[in-house]
Amino acid sequence: MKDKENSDGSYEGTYNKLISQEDVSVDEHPLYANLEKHQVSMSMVRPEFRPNHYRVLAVSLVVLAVILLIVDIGLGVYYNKLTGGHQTITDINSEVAKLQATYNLAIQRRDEAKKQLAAEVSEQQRTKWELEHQNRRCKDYENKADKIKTEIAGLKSHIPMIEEGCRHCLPGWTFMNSQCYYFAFSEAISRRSWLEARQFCKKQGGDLAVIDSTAKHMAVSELLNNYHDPSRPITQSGFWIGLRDVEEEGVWKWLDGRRLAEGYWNDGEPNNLNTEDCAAAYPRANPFKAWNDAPCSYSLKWICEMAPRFEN
Ligand code: 2F8
Ligand code: CA
Repeated sequence: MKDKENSDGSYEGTYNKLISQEDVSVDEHPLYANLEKHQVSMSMVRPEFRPNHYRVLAVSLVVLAVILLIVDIGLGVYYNKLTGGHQTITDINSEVAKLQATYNLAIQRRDEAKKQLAAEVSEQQRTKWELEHQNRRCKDYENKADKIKTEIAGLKSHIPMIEEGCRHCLPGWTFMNSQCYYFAFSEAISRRSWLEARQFCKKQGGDLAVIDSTAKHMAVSELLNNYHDPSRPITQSGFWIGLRDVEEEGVWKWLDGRRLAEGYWNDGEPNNLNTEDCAAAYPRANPFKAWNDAPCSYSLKWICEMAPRFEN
């Protein structure tokens, strides 16, 4: 049989021969009986098929085993990690559940706190309103107290005038600036026209007041301001005095015929609005702006004047 080189470089014929040589004695094998004995030497076999190549193979197997062992260990570690990871996930889940419970509790407490806060805010608002209400009441009382104090002071200052009035004037009349005056303050006495008011004064022995000096005007104004009722409309708060411009428009004369020297008109007055020929005095903070001309038929209170009686 002729040696044939395989594609991998081995020699089929030679290898068979080698096996034959090693395993079977030529002398014993019948097939080889007539065959020419071949002398096979190791020099004829290719180097990679020499016996030490088996050692390489063995080493490779050992390396492979080591690799497998490493892979096995790796897989074990990986498995442990996986199971450890599962534990971690369980722990995390338990932590999450705890945190969720804590969060729920916090939300619940927050909602309760919100409700309580809303209730307290509402209560605070109510208290604030009540405080404002009480402050208003307090201010009202203070204003009333101030007004009463002023009235008391005014009345006290009138005591001497009233006492003097008792001595020198008719009952209900006031003694001021050496004259007796009557102020129709009483609500029982209704308002009247200028002419009716004059008739009232005349019946008493006097006439409507002639306020022909600043001293007289100040005394009258003070009294009007002291008895002023602010709830009454200003147009109904006037008091007729003995001054008119009936004879000639714009020429103001006192009852005794003397022309007005100094008037205490309000701004824009006298304006003769719808024919206004009679003068009235009004309670005013500024007494120098206390007069207005009004229609003589208009109903107002009035001030009478009379000379005092002096006993000998
Ligand atoms: O504004 C001033 C004006 O006010 C009233 O008329 C609306 C007075 N009338 C009476 O008091 C009746 C006017 O005399 C006064 O000028
Ligand atoms: Ca007027």
